[in-house]
Amino acid sequence: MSNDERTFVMVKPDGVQRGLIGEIVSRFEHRGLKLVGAKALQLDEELASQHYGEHRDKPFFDGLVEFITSAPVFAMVWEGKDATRQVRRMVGATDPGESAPGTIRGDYGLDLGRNVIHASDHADEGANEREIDLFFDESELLDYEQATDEWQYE
Ligand code: IDP
Ligand code: MG
Repeated sequence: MSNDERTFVMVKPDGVQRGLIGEIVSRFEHRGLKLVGAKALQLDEELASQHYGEHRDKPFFDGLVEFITSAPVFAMVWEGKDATRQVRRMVGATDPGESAPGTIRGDYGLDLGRNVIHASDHADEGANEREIDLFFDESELLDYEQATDEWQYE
């Protein structure tokens, strides 16, 4: 398993408004993941519809697009061993009411429509790379060594 798998993560408008960017970034940093890209932006309807394209036919789609475009988000790319799956484990179940305490949604959310964070689905093959490509230009992503790398990986 490579130590440089990349995954896409986004603090949603509720997380940004509630001042949770720092808390969320800290969790991934402390886990040992490496931040290789980050930016604040506000999604337009086109980007939001593309990002949530798999849910186009669901009854909650319009509300989801309206919400995700309503205020700024904070998009990131994190790198590390098994990153996509490990980040999803840290994020917790889709419904914060069912997310285990200790997960991001389980610690910071209560309502399915306000679940604080998006992360690429490890069960959806290639979702991480598709989402990174959708949100970031190659030139916005970093490739660097960290002095702690040898203390993070055997
Ligand atoms: P995920 O974010 O855990 O991957 P998905 O099933 O991909 O969950 O759904 C995408 C987003 O759509 C969820 O994070 C949530 O914001 C919203 N969502 C999912 N299911 C519902 C629902 O039944 N009602 C309202 N919103 C939903
Ligand atoms: Mg999903």
